[in-house]
Amino acid sequence: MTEEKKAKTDKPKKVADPDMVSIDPATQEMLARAQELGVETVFDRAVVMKACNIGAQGTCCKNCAMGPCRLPLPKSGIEGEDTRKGLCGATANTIAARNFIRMIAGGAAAHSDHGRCVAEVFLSAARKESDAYKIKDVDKLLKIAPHLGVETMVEVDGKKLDRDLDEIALEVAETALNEWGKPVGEVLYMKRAPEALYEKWKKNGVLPRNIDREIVEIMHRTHMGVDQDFRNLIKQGTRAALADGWGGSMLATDLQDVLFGTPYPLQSEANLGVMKEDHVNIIVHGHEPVLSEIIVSVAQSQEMVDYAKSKGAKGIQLGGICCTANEILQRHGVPPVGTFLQQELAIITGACDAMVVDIQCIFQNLANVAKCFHTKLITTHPIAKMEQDNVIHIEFDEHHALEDAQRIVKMAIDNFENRATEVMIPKHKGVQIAGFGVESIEYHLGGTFRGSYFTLNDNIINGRIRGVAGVVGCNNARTKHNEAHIKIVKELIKNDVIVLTTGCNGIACAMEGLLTPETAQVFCGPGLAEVCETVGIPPVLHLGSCVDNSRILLAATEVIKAGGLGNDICDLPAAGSAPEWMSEKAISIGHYFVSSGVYTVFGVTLPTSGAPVFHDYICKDLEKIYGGMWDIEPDPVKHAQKMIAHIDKKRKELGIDRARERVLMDMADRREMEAAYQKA
Ligand code: XCC
Ligand code: SF4
Repeated sequence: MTEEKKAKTDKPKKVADPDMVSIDPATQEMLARAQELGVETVFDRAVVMKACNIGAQGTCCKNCAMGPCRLPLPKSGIEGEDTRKGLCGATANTIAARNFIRMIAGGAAAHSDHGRCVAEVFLSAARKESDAYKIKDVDKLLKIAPHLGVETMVEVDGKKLDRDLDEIALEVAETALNEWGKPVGEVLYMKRAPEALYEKWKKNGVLPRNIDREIVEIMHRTHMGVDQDFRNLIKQGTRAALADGWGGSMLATDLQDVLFGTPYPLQSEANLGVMKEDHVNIIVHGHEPVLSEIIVSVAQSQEMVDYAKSKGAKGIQLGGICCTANEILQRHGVPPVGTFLQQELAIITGACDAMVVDIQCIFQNLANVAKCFHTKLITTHPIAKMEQDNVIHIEFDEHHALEDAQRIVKMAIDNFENRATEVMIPKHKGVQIAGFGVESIEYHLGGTFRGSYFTLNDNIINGRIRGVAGVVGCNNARTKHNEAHIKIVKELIKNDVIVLTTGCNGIACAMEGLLTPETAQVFCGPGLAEVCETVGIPPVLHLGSCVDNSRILLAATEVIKAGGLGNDICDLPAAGSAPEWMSEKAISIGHYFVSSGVYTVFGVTLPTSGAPVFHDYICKDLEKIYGGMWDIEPDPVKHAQKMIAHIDKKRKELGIDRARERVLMDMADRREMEAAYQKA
C-alpha cells in the first residue's frame, strides 16, 4: 500500500452530527450513544456516501446490457434540441418515464401484495380454517360487500331476508382475491370514486383491469425496446397506481378492518421513550399486521405476562416501527417507538429484547446492529429474509399463527436476562390521539345525531377550515429527520388547513405532540382552532398506515357526496404532500393522488429533474387530464405555501373565497368587541 493510500484508510471515519441530522431529541441522544459505542447507523452512512447524481435525476437507464446509459442534464441546462440519447436511442424523457413507472410498479406491487396476503388470510378465516383469525367487524363487512357486488340480502319465499354472514364473508373473500388476477372486467372499487372522476378515468382509458396485470404491463412496457413515448408510459403508470390506491391498498385497509376491527380514536404515546428498562421490550416492524395482531394478543395474555415476571421483568412492553406500528397503534393503542429512520436506534437502546420484522422498510443493517447487542432479530415472512447469520427466521403461517406468536414472545422473554450493555433509553415521548378513519371523521365532525360529512363541509364552505391536506410518507436520510414533516404540518394548521396524516408522518407528528386536541390552541389558526375545540379533535388526524392512504381517498369522496364543494375530487380545496419521501411506494401513492385529482407536492427531490420535458408533463400537463399534478419543493415553508395557494385557487373556483374573508373579519371584530367590552 502506498503511503498516501494508507493515510487515507487511517483517517477516522466520518460520522453524522446528531444535532444536524434530526430535530428529535431522542434521536439525537441515541445517535450520539451509537457513535460512543462505535455502532454505525444510516445517519453516518449518509455522510460518507453521496447519492448518484444521474440516478437522482432519473436519467440512468440499465434496462439492457448495452448500458447503463447515463444522460445527466448539463449544468448549464439545455438550449435548443435535447440530443441526449442512450445506445438504443432512448431519450432522457423516455428513460426518466420508464424509471418513474418502474417505481410505481415497485410501490404498487408492495402495497398490493400486502393486500393479497391479507385477502388470503381473510379467505382462510371465512373458511374457518384458522383459530387465530375471525371476522371481527361485521358492520364493515356488510359495508364493503356491495362494492364487491356481493349480496347482503337473500330472497326466500318472496321475502327479503338477511343473508348468512359466513356466506357473505366467503364470497367477499373470493371476490376480493379475484381482483388481483381476473381475466376480464375492471377493478371493482374504481366505482367507489365520485362519478365524474370515474368517467374521466374511463374516457382516458386508464381504468385498471386487474391489479397484477397493470404491474406486469409496466415491466413489459419498460423492457428494452417497447414503449418509447413518455406520455404513453405515464398513462400505464396511472393505471397501475390507480390499481394500487383504489385497489390493492383499499382492499388491504378494508379487509384488515373487517378482520381486526375498524379503528376508532384512542390515546397512546410515541418515540423511543415508550420503551421500558424493567420490561421485556418487543418491537414489531414492517407493514403487514397479520402476525403482529396475534403477537399483541399473545403478549397481553396473563400467561406470557406471568412468564415475563418469572424472568425478572415487570411486564411486557410492545412497540412498533413504521407502518406495522401504525396498524397496531390504531387498533390497540400500542405505541410506535419511532419512524423509519429510528429503527437501528431502537436496538441501540440495549433494551430491545426482540425485533420482529415482516415486510418493507426494514434495513438490512438491523442485523449488523443487532450483532452488537443481545437483541433477537426475527424475520417472519417467506419473501423477506436476511443473509446475516445472526438473524432468526420464524416463518409465519396463518394456520399456526398462534403458535408462531407464542414462540416469538417467549423467545423475547427468555432473552431479557441476556442484556449486557448498559441500557440507555431516551426519556422523550409524545402523547397522541390516533385511530381516525372515514367512519370516525363522520362521527366526530357530524355529531352524535347527524353522522355525516355535512359539518365538515359546512366548516370548509364558511371558511373556518380553509382546506384539507394529506401529509404522509417516509423519512429520508438525505434530509434532516422529521424537520420538513413538522414544519409543513405546522405551517398548514397555522393557516387553518386541517391535516390528514398516515405513515411515518403520522409517527413524526405524534412524537412532536401534534396529534392532541390541545395542540389546536397552540399552533392553529383561529378558524381551525375553533372547530377543533368545538368537536374535540386534533388538527392533525392520524388515519393509519401507508395502505390507509386509501382512507384519505374515501374521505375525499365522502366530502364530495355531502355536497357543496364540487362534484369531483379535483374540485376540493385540498392538496397532498410527502415531505421526506424515499420509497417507491411513495411514488405510487403520489401518482394515484395526482390521477385522482390532487395537487401533490414532494419534498427532497423527484427523479425527473434530468428530463425537463417529462418533468413538466407530470407537473403541469397532467392537471389538464386529471385535475391533479405533481410538484417538488424541498423548502418546508414554501412547500406548505404552495399547497395553501392551490387550496385558495380551488376556493375561488368554488366561489367560497369570500366566505373565508368574512370569517376572518368576524374573528377580528369579535376580538375588538371583546377588548371594548373589557375596557368598559
Ligand atoms: Fe416506510 Fe410505511 Fe415510508 Fe414509513 S412512510 S418509511 S414507506 S413505513 Ni409509508
Ligand atoms: Fe441504454 Fe437503451 Fe439499453 Fe437503456 S435500453 S441501457 S438506454 S441501450
